[in-house]
Amino acid sequence: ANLSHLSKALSHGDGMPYCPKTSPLTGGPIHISFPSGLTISEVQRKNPLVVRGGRYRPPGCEARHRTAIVIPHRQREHHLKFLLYYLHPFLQRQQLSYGIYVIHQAGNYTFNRAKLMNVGFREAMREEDWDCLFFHDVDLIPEDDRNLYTCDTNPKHAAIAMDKFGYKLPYKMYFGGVSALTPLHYLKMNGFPNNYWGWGGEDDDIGVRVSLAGMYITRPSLKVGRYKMIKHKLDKGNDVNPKRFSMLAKTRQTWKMDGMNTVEYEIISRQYLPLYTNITVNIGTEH
Ligand code: UDH
Repeated sequence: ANLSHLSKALSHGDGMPYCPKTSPLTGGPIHISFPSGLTISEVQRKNPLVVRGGRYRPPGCEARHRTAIVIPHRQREHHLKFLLYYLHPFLQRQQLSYGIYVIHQAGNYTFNRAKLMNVGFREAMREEDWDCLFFHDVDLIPEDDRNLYTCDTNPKHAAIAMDKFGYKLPYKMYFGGVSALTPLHYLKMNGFPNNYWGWGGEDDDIGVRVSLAGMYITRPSLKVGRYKMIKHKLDKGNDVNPKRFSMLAKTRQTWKMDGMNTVEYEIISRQYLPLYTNITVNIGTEH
């Protein structure tokens, strides 16, 4: 009787035991290089357990965490290939149940990173009851697999030590690159702003929203929150947003009126590709 009690506590649903609290598969620092000639089919071949739409569950145990990765994207296929090459095995070593969503902005109008994240949140949650969402730039490769892609009790900023900033935080309130929020955190802060078109400011707005919504930013240690950025120039269609400072000064007045409660868009296509779900979306233009 005692034994059956125990096995019930350890197992879930289809009878598999939960994965251990600490994965035995993580190995610490990862050497990152960008092999020329790497193809997406090579990445596919290296990840045989990833199924349609870029979904994965650990084979021998029931995952303790279900994480969706949301990647804002346009014209960075080259970066995406490298990110997938490193991220799939990284997440598998953490024994997570996960899915990867690439949110592709349609058309040539000015890029809007934060609005694409709002689209990603809604579209990912529509498909599955994820308990954590990682909002992830396409050009940042995590360098240590002890940087857990799970959520904390407060919003977490994961990309705290990037090579381009000398492996430290550039400033105290920085919240850019890679961040992790539960659906509850996300809704509590009314998601991300929809009206930052072009480069800059939106990540600071998001950081301010966290505290305006009564939460605070948690961080991994500098030792594990390390990322390599794939070098690139500012993209076409993503010019520096000259309004970013005046907008940021008003976040306190605007956060409740602009965000998840007002996001409007039109899905153009949803493709369940072998390594990720691609959602192409028309997010409109600045009015
Ligand atoms: N992104 C795209 N396509 C674009 C623009 C942005 O996919 O055309 C996405 C991508 O996920 C990227 C993220 O939005 O990682 C952030 O955009 P960014 O990489 O332009 O911003 P970041 O601040 O880099 O990381 C600015 C680099 C400017 C280079 C200046 C050279 N010193």
